[in-house]
Amino acid sequence: MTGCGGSSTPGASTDTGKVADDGKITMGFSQVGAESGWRTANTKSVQESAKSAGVELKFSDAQQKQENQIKAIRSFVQQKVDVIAFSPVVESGWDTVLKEAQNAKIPVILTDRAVDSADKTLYKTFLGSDFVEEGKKAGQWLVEEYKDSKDPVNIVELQGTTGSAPANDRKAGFAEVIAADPKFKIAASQTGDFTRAKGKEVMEAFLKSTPDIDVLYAHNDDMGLGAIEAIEGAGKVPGKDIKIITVDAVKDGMQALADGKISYIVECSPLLGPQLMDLAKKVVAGEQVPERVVTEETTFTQEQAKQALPTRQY
Ligand code: GZL
Repeated sequence: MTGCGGSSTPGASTDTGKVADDGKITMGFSQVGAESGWRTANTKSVQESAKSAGVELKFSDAQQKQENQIKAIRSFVQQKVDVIAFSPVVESGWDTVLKEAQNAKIPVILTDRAVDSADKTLYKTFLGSDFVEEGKKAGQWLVEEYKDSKDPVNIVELQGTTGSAPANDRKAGFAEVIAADPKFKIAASQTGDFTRAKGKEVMEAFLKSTPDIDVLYAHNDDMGLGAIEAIEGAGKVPGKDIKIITVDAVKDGMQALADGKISYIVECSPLLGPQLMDLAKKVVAGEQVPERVVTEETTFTQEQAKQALPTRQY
């Protein structure tokens, strides 16, 4: 029996030729790792949403290694799951394994991060934030913050994982906005791999090599929190001697913002689970889904962080 539009009726087939036996679908999910507070919240959202959606979840943690994600995707194909979802740790190098999933008629959903494959048929949809927009929001706050200043503004940047979509795009969006005024200079820019430990280590090096740092732009809260330890260790006051802009808005970052150690946070929501499960069911049932689903998110000043903290989910 081959369905063409398919339905979630038990026993129905879908256009991928899969039989959703009792309407329950099996998802293979390859997660980047457990590198940050954001990732922990994202994993929780995916796992809890699978449970409440009645989706059988096969979950794999790649420990931030692309080869582990490729292995996991191959294993999901061998297990003949109904759908594969993953957050690609880096943008490039996915075409071969995604072709294998396509040949096995297993639909793929990108969640959180994007791939740079030219062949858009390799995945059904990409659910996640607009990272360029996030970088622009960070830059716009800085331009506003220094609108009356004529002096040079020396910026150091802690980039996310090298080659990842959030690192590439948050860097590009930020640079595009601050290019409007030559007083803004990125004096040093290096990856902190989205972790606190690396963020602290690289900030310590910046403090030694770069005189007169005015601003730190960190691509996530965790690197910003690590940098705060380095800044305080150097006898400087974070949020005052060095203004700090970060991205994510996880609880620890929001607390540092409320305490005035971080100056501004651009939110990047990790709560993608419910939308992912909804998209997965539609894809398995052979229904049309949008090529791109952009997550809703905002920004936080110190005051707004104080308001939001008591009810913050993550
Ligand atoms: C963004 C996500 C990034 C977060 C980091 O969607 O991929 O990875 O900003 C996380 O905290 O490590």
